[in-house]
Amino acid sequence: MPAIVLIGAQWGDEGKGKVTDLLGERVHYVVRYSGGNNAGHTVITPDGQKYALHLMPSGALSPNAKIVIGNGVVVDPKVLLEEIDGLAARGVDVSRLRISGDAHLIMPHHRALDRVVERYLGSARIGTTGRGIGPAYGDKVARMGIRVQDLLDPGILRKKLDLVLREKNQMLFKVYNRKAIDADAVAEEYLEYAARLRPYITETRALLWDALDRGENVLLEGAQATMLDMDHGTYPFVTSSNPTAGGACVGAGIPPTAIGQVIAVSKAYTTRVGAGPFPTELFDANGEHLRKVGVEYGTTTGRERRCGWFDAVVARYACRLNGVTDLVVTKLDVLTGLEKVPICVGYEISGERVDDMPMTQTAFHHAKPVYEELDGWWEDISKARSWDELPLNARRYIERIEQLCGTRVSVIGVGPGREENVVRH
Ligand code: 2SA
Ligand code: GDP
Ligand code: MG
Repeated sequence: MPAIVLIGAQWGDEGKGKVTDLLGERVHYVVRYSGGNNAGHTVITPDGQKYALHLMPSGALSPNAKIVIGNGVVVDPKVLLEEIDGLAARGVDVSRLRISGDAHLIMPHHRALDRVVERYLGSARIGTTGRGIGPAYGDKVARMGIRVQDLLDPGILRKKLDLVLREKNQMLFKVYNRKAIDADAVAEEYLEYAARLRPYITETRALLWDALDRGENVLLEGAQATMLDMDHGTYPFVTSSNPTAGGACVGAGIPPTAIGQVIAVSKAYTTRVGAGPFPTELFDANGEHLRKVGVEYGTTTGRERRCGWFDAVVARYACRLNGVTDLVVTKLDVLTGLEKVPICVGYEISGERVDDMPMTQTAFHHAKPVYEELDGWWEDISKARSWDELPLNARRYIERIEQLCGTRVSVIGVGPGREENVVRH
């Protein structure tokens, strides 16, 4: 069995955590390959326990899956240790975790800069999670990053810290009028983290290659989503990594030829948290319905998520870009009770009908959705477990999504619990 990539098809929070958890029983490794603790993945186990995971892969709740934080992730060691402790206190075996020595560290100056840069941008701000993600990836690309492996060598850690803080403190103080960060205090703090993280740090690439050679299943779990991808999303209103399927190879260190399946998760409607264009966004009672019934609040920051109808232009783009083999549509239950359920099938841009993502951001900003209205359903679908148990109009809705995306919908979410799905065979 080759590797499986699981990605978000929209702007995040599609329910990737739940789907990873669902697959966790059948895989040997679950690997995070991008992002950091900006992610918030919710998992509700069959005994009703709710977990919000940020850095730990969502496979953590499947007792037999080994869990890996790959080289493409940015790790805030304080947050990771809190998460490890929190899960251990709830009886989760965290000894299954392995962290790549090549993953980059989020440092205090990254968090400080994330906040001040957002303030500096004013109305042009991105609406980041404030976790230091952009500045940490920025230093990685600028070759000024500090890596997890540097925690194992106090001399190198100190040298790199001094070098980088010389520049960042100038910036914090002179450009943003903020206090300089004390290298001594940071070094001391990070060496304490180092002592605790040491047993988990290893060469994760080889672990995964060996697992694949043995025919084991490796699940590469995406964070954020296609439209937040730095290269393929709504730049600059994106995160600073590549959550798309292509990013999985780079962020986990496995070859493209190892990937045999790409699962995309999409909500039955759309949400976005943070700034940036969102053609199908609703500002009316329907938007309120989606937010209230769907409980659309950020899993990491608690921010209200913006809500809108399903956008088939975005979904089709995500399917082609990621080479999606299976689509999982979550939260179909949230649409229950609406008289009409519109699907955006194209855009009108400057008076012209467009069926695909436009080339420029400006055009996307001005895209007006063209809707097709489908009839809604009133029946409670949360107990449905097979296709035939779904009302006719709910089936028609899913079938229309399949047609518009050219991809089969193999699982439909009808509730937040692990078992609340319609699985199609
Ligand atoms: P950042 O912090 O630099 O990655 O922010 C850049 C943009 O990426 C968005 N982003 C997210 N969008 C949806 N969900 C995310 N995780 C949390 C959740 C978000 C939360 O699960 O709900 O709690 O607010 C996530 N992480 C980053 C972000 O909103 C910016 O638009
Ligand atoms: P992720 O970032 O993609 O893992 O998604 P989040 O965990 O941030 O947000 C998804 C939310 O939807 C969580 O609160 C899940 O418990 C919930 N959820 C997932 N699937 C379903 C579903 O099919 N129905 C309902 N009602 N909630 C769902
Ligand atoms: Mg989330």
